[in-house]
Amino acid sequence: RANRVRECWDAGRAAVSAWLSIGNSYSAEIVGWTGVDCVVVDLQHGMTDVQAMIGMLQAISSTPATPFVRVPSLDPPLLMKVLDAGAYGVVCPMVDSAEQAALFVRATTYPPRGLRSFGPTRGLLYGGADYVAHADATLVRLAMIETAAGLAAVEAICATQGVDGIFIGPNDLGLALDAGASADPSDPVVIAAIARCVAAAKAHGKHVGIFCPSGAVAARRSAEGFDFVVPNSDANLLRTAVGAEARLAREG
Ligand code: 3PY
Ligand code: MG
Repeated sequence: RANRVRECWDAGRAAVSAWLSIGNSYSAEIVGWTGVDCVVVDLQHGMTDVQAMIGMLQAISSTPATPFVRVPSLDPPLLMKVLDAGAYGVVCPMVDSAEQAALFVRATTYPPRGLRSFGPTRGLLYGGADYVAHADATLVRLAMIETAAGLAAVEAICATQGVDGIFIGPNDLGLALDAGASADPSDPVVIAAIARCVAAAKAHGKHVGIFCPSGAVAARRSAEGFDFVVPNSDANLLRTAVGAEARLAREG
């Protein structure tokens, strides 16, 4: 099965991805039908576990969106399990060095180039009988840049073979640079850091994504050269929508 994120990139446009922190298959299914290219299940900060994630991936599989997972850490056995469960892309938080980026790639690539163990149980159902032959080239690997070490090594991380791109965590990056957490940073130091990441990705022919607080900010990021944008999470959007309607109900 084709990866819609790669199709977007091949067509020269940014992929728009949803982000799930609610651990529920029905809400995952709803989000998958909204027209997004991709849906990321967040195992790091989302209110979900691996068992709920499997139901969410099944639900996303019934929609046109491609399922991705953000893992909690650079944990090769968990990366392999998430791919076996049918994720077509993985986002790894807090990648600090080229060595870590290389381990991320090896853990998600079959031998002889990598060390991914064979057992794509649900991957075969989602991807089809030829899954194993195409998995290495089809899956998307995004290394998160959101620490001081990661920023210092961003050029080397982007140069790492097999890393498809980087994904900026603006909140953690802001904390790392002593500017506070913000999904749309205004601190010039953080703005310069983000520009450095974009330049590093472009210089190495890699993709670059970022978490955003809204569709408007995501559109601005696309115009800046980002090609994987996330216009906020399910939980934040639900809170905002319910709050806005409740205010209208009270105030008219
Ligand atoms: C961050 O902003 O730190 C993130 O990880 C975005 O999801
Ligand atoms: Mg983060």
